[in-house]
Amino acid sequence: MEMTLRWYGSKFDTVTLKQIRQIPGVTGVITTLYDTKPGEVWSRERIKALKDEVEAAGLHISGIESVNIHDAIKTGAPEREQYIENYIETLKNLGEEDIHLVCYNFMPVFDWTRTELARVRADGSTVLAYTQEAVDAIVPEKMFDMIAGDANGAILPGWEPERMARVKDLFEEYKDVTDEKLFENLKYFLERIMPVCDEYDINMAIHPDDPAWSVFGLPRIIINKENILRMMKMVDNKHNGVTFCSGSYGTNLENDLPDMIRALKGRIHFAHVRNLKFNNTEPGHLDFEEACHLSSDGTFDMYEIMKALYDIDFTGPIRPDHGRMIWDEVAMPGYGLYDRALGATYLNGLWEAIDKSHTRGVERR
Ligand code: DNO
Repeated sequence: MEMTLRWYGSKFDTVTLKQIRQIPGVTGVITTLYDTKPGEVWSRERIKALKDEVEAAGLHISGIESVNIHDAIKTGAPEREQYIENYIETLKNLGEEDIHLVCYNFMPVFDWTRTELARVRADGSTVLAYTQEAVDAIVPEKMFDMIAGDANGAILPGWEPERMARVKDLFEEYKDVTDEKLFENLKYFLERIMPVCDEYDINMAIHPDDPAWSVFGLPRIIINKENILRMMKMVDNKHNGVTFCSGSYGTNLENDLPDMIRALKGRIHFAHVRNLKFNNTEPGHLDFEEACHLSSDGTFDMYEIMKALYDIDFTGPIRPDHGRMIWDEVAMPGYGLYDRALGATYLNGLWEAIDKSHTRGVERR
């Protein structure tokens, strides 16, 4: 595996490439052209400029998160043809620049959903959190206003104001899209892009729906082992793969994370590793917050997650995921420097311990 950090580009991120380079063991960034809109072609020049900037800082681009999918592709509207052509063009340009990993999602309307961006914990740190009661009590149009105030001035991925201004229309566009239809539209999209992925060896890594269930009655399909295996089978190509995000699949406690990792051997191209702390698991009252990465601070056994990745010979990038806001840092919620650096160091420590106990055990035998 390679340890990486997500970076939004110098125009949008409070964290610098120099700071990322100084985190022990982090050698790559997961980045994007954050000001491009879903459906737009990424030019070769802009990709190259981004790559040059990252490389000048002594790092490299380990993958793109995200090249977003236009809603017409998800709903299966006639305009999807043009947007798929554009997506293919972007993949080609990325391939020409030697970039071989693309994370994307197929979530309708909203990307990830949280109800608080700055819940204060006992130690004074703040974290992203979700309560079912808050979701049940609000209409989708108000969701954006509810969380935007806590965003430290940042534009959150998937929650761009111009997109949120159209929330009502977007809901309308999805009104006939069932889970089955969404699967069909995803299949159609993947079949169209696989030839260019084969040509340039680009691994597509779908991000799970977060949380892993339907919100506001919208269809959601990338939520559990059964569905993700169905998706792997329906377009059975190694370039059709997964971003294994423990914090997203983990929102549903029925998802056995190490077991899912083992079942997806060979198809996990990218991993987001983080912990969650569940405060209430009663249906209708579910409440969780994004704890620090340490097993002891949350609900997941992080050792078992890293061990499962180790056991499947995972060689792709891992990034620590949302961090807490600590030490008075002001940054995009979840994406400050300090707690993600602690997360990367902890995950690297787990990996080293797993690796050494494995290889030394083998040597002793
Ligand atoms: C949240 C992220 C997601 C992810 C997209 C991938 O912080 O994990 O926004 O980047 O769903 O397209």
